[in-house]
Amino acid sequence: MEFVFLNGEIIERSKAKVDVEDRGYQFGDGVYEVIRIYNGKMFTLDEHLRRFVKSAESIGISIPFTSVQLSEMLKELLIKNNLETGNIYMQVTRGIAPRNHVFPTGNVVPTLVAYTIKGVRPLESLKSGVKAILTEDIRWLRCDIKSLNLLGNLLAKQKASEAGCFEAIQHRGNDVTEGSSSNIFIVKNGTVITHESNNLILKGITKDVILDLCLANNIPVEERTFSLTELNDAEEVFLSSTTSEVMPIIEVNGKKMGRGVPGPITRKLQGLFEREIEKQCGLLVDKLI
Ligand code: PSZ
Repeated sequence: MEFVFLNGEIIERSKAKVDVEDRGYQFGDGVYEVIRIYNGKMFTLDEHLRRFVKSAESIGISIPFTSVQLSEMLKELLIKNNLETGNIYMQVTRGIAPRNHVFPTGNVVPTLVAYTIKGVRPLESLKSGVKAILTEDIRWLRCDIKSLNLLGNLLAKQKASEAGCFEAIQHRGNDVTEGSSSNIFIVKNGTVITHESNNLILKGITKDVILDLCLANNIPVEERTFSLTELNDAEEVFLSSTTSEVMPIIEVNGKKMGRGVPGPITRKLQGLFEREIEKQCGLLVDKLI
């Protein structure tokens, strides 16, 4: 039996129902998080909870649980579902109210849902790297909020998929922003470069882990906007996300990046990232490096 977390209770998935006038369903009026599970343990849990609360606050949703309560409930959910490797998906919406663009007044309770998804590490892609396409970033100007509204991201990802690629690298004019569901990094003269965390991108938790690893291991980093030309000329390119970790990008729009194989700094960061996972979640059985 599979369990889900709904509004403070852990119940059977088949019994979990949300009203047709939930504002998440109608407007995408809510925010979410995806948390990676290794060895039954949550990786960078505190960072995800902090971002969840921050995203919710930025659209005026007050989560009706403390982070400690959320963390306890997620742990219980993992145990009940016997999840070893996979993800937790969690979302909160503004709640159920008669359809109206204006926020409901009165005591409308936010709808909070969490469930688990089994899933192994994408070892083959992590070893060989993936391909990407370029696409204009047509999203709104608050990409720092992990909003349920993902249409811009979905259209970009679908375009990548139809081109036989794993990811779409988005750009606003000449400036590279981020992937459809990832942050983008380039390596230039041995320096790791990635877009600064402002309103144009999501402040990825994986991105921040990678930046900390660079600092701790004397790998030079620059958090700044970089151009399509710099991407095109990069020695190495990689993306980062909760599920993709440090993923080499070996081809963009059909052109090989660097030597067309995962580069040495990307590989080094993959190793450091695995060590960080093991620090937080215990030894990995399916190691890359
Ligand atoms: O399962 C998946 O494919 C996932 S889990 C998380 C993501 C994809 N993507 C998160 C994300 C994103 O959606 C955008 C637009 N930018 C950056 C990221 C990376 O954020 P973190 O590292 O926090 O997952």
